[in-house]
Amino acid sequence: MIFRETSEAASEEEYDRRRRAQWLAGEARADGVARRDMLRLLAAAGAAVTLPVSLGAPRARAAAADAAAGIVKPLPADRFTIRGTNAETKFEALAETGFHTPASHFFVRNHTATPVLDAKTWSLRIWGDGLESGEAQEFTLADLKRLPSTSRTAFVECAGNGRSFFTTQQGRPVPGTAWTLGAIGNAHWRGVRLSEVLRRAGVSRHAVDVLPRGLDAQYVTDDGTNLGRVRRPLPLAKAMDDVLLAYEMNGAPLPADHGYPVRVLVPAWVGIASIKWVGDIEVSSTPLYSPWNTEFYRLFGEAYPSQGSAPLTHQTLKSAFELPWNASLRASRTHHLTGRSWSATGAITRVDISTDEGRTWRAVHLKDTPHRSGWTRWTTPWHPKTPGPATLLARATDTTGHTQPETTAHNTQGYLFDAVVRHAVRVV
Ligand SMILES: Nc1nc2c(c(=O)[nH]1)N[C@H]1C(S)=C(S)[C@@H](COP(=O)(O)O)O[C@H]1N2
Ligand SMILES: [Mo]
Repeated sequence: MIFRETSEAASEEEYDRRRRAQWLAGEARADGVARRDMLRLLAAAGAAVTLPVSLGAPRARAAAADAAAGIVKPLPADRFTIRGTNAETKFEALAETGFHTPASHFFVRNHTATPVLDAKTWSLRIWGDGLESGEAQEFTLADLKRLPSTSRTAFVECAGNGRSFFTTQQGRPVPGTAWTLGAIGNAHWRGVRLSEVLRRAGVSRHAVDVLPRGLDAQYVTDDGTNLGRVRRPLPLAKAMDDVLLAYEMNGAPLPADHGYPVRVLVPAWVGIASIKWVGDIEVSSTPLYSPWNTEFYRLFGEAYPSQGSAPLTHQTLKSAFELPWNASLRASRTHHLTGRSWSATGAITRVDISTDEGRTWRAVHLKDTPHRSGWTRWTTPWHPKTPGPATLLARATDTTGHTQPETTAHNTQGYLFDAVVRHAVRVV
């Protein structure tokens, strides 16, 4: 079971059902969402579906996105693997970092390219019919900094982190960025609560969804479809809970690649929720759809209903060794293996490793006291005797009692891989 039955997941499903019904009644908007994607979501609503006449903005054809990485910060080869417009952190490079991931090592996931924005002219526009006055409100960076600030540790992790293992371990290719395990970083963030800003903007009791949107370029898919600016609806209940408008990362202004001057930070949720370079937030009294909660970021496949799962919320459970793939380790020596495990729904309570293909397991030493935010670092000695190929397995358990499974149920876009990863090494 990869989509945890937390009460929050259940309520997201319930909310999504309502959202669909409202859309059918012409009471929800789906600007920029393809007709076939809405039809798929509505499959479960059964019966003959009559689509509203207008399906939002036309899907323009535009030039393909810049193929260059479009990332501003240096990406040294010992720290990052470039994957198209994205940069994956090499897990072995995290061994030289502590609990928090410095920006110099933090993965970057860009749909297009990092825009370099001027904080002096930047402002955040809060608008929509979910505001009491109906009038848009502007907040400059200085305005946001005058409001009470909140700091917290949280990781940002791509929903597709671990995607490549659907192909390499489970034999079923999936499209999308072929991340190994390095599409995660854990930072200390400071900013203002989104709830604080929404209250000041005069959020009304009729508001149901908020839609933060990035100032980066419009996203054009490989087949030439322009999906518009990166944006993903957030249910108001979540927006009013623990979401931050972050302007600092690890005690410094946000770096350009991570959303300068301000990004949304939705702790524990799939990375796409944490919109970078946020320029405006629509507050809506009718439910909203975007391609990022219809076509993307739901689970489709034989293990799921035909209309897909509810939009993804929490990340899942994972473990990684701080070792290169196919690392060479000397035989007849004691190696102190290190790694990290993390969960979005609880604290890590134990991690076991196996060096004999899963026949025997032993608990590792946890270096961090279990906590709910961020990962838990661990270490364990290993004394390999015979040269030859070997496989290292690490398997975490969290406070909800969930343990990493042997396989993850397939989903067509390769999200939320949570199975134990088989890390190949060579004993020499
Ligand atoms: N505006 C904007 N926000 C965005 C994205 C983007 O391309 N544009 N990518 C999202 C995705 S898919 C992820 S996983 C995280 C990555 O955050 P990072 O680049 O700071 O690591 O940002 C999210 N926010
Ligand atoms: Mo992502």
